[in-house]
Amino acid sequence: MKPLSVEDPEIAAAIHAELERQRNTIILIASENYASRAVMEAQGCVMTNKYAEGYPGKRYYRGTGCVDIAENLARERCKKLFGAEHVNVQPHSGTQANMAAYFAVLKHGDTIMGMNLAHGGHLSHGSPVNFSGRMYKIVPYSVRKDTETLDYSEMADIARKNKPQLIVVGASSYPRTIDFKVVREIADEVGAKVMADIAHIAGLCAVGAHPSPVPYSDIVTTTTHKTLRGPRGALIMCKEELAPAIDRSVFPGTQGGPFMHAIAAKAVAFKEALTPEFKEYQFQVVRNAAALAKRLLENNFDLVSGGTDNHLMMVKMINEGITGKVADETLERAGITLNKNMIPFDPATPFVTSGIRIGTPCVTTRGMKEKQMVEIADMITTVLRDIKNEETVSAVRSQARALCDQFPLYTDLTC
Ligand code: DSN
Repeated sequence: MKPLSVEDPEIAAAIHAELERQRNTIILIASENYASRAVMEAQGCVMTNKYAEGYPGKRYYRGTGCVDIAENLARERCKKLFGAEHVNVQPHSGTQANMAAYFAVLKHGDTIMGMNLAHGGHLSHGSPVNFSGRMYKIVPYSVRKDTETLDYSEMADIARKNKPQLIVVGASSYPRTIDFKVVREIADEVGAKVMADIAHIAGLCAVGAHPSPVPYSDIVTTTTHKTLRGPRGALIMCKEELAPAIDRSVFPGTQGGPFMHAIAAKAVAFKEALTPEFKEYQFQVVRNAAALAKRLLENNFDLVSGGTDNHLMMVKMINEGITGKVADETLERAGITLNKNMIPFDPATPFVTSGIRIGTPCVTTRGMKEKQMVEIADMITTVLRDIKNEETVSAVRSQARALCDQFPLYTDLTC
């Protein structure tokens, strides 16, 4: 039982370097967060050793009493958090949760209506390079060209014309509030089921910082590591009548043994999410995004849809004369980590892009508030408006480091 640093110094060094990177840079990747020490302890625990195919009380292995406690707690806490009728906490990832959900309610070749990837949707909502686009007929919906917001009347027209079996609503780069009630009405008119993928906004939905899709959806999927601030993983919520189909679809349909250590960590995260502090955190995430967006607009950047209602914003680089790729590479050298992203009607390829995506979950977990968002917006502005000047990059890197030092992270961790 040697410590990692002795058993495998190369991996220990890589992990330590990653800890330092997370501590010393400003992370604005909208889909990332910092899990708590308790979540990471559970994620790294002995439950990783246990096979537990099946569900609590009905396993295919012996010795599952302790992991049953963890899975039952995860399910009950998650149900309470979202007001869901049924929860499956076993999906390993968001895409696997979506796959299990599709398999539960669709046949090969059925029609899914999902948001266009380039307009903010996700690969697993019907991209041709993903299993979803290969197994199902996909009818995409988009944002309006003038407002760059969801066009619910166009969605209704597409639904009437194509009669999808499933409407998928949810996004990975959409900065505005989604009206789940209207989507339900559209689905009811054409006899479709609704699946909301709230991977990005789950934390916001849990506390009322974004309207919840749970009352309006047959199925809700989410990852657990974004705004929800849990371990890497996912879950599926559904109405009681779909519970047997969803559970069968996860196991044995698309997964084998559940990751019981990850499920234990999900339970811890749901406990944290039920606290008043978590609620305040989510509202601060939204206030911080609003403050950052406001400052970028004051600095004459062009934002998709003109701003944000949630935890992220999309900044267009077209008027700046640079690509998303050059912007994110240069900002990383300046100690600010975010990602290039397609913007609606983007003329560039997905690897180059004409936009960047900025999110506030990580910086808010560090304790930063509106004042620091203004500083960060100004740092981004300084770099992007002087993109070829390495002295500017270096000066901002020092500024970013100083800001990180004011909001220390994981102070008790060594690895
Ligand atoms: N990769 C995630 C994101 O960054 O939004 C979505 O799966």
